[in-house]
Amino acid sequence: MAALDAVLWDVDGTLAETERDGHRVAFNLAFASAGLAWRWDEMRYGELLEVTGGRERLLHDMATRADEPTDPLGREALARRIHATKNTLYAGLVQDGRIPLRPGVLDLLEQCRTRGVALGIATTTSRTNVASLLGVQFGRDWADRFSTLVCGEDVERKKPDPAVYVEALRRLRVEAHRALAIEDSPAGVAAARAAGVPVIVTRSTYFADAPIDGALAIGPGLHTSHGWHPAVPEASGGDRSIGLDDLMHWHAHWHASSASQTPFLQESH
Ligand code: XBP
Ligand code: MG
Repeated sequence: MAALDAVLWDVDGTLAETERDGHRVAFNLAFASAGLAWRWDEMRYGELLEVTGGRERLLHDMATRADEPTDPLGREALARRIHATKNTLYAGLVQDGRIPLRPGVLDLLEQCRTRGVALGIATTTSRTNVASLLGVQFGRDWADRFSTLVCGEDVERKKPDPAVYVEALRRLRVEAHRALAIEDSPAGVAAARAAGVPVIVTRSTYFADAPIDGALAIGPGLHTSHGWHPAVPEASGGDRSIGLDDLMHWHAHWHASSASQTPFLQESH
């Protein structure tokens, strides 16, 4: 049975609920500062999250608009400019303390650190956004907490492509089956699986009901042992948070099942 050597974290939706009150708001402020009347309400932004990568998301939406530049180079340049402004404004929102870590995240990061399980980041978001988010939480040495950090600009193709996971494993020198990913979205789960990395899901606001297949376990968040599938054994006192022992249990169980050719959990809720 393989040990668990590394936990690979997705960022947006998993470490923190960054999208609705962070990236979305910052995009709208960036549109306004560019003199554009474009606005993404919560529902529209949820639809757009099917496209990973903020600049790619914007280009996708621009293609539906009559008032966007018609030449591809002009469109690219505008998207690049708005996206850069968005990231600056996002940093401001994060600095204002608007985007805390999701409950249970800090404890699990600490458990991994004290018990010698390597920590990695595997995200499609820009490095600057990860630095903003985690700098506020951990101070200027935040990156020292992670053995590797693979972001959107480090790969040619974003999730659901497995590239960020493949690169994180390569840098960590860890085999895929000795790692475990934590994700919130179907694209993230697909990316981890395509890299051969077993994955658990903590549901986020925008993917609360999205059909997700192929995870070892799916639950509402790391802060609770309630509502997980498969069920988490609860302490005699009742509800508790998800810890490294739970991750090790799921990981070991997956190894045992893979040995007997049992497929990943098929679940669509
Ligand atoms: C989520 C994304 C990102 C963010 C915005 O990535 O798709 O595009 O929405 O960030 P993940 P950028 O869940 O893998 O962290 O504007 O920097 O792309
Ligand atoms: Mg995510």
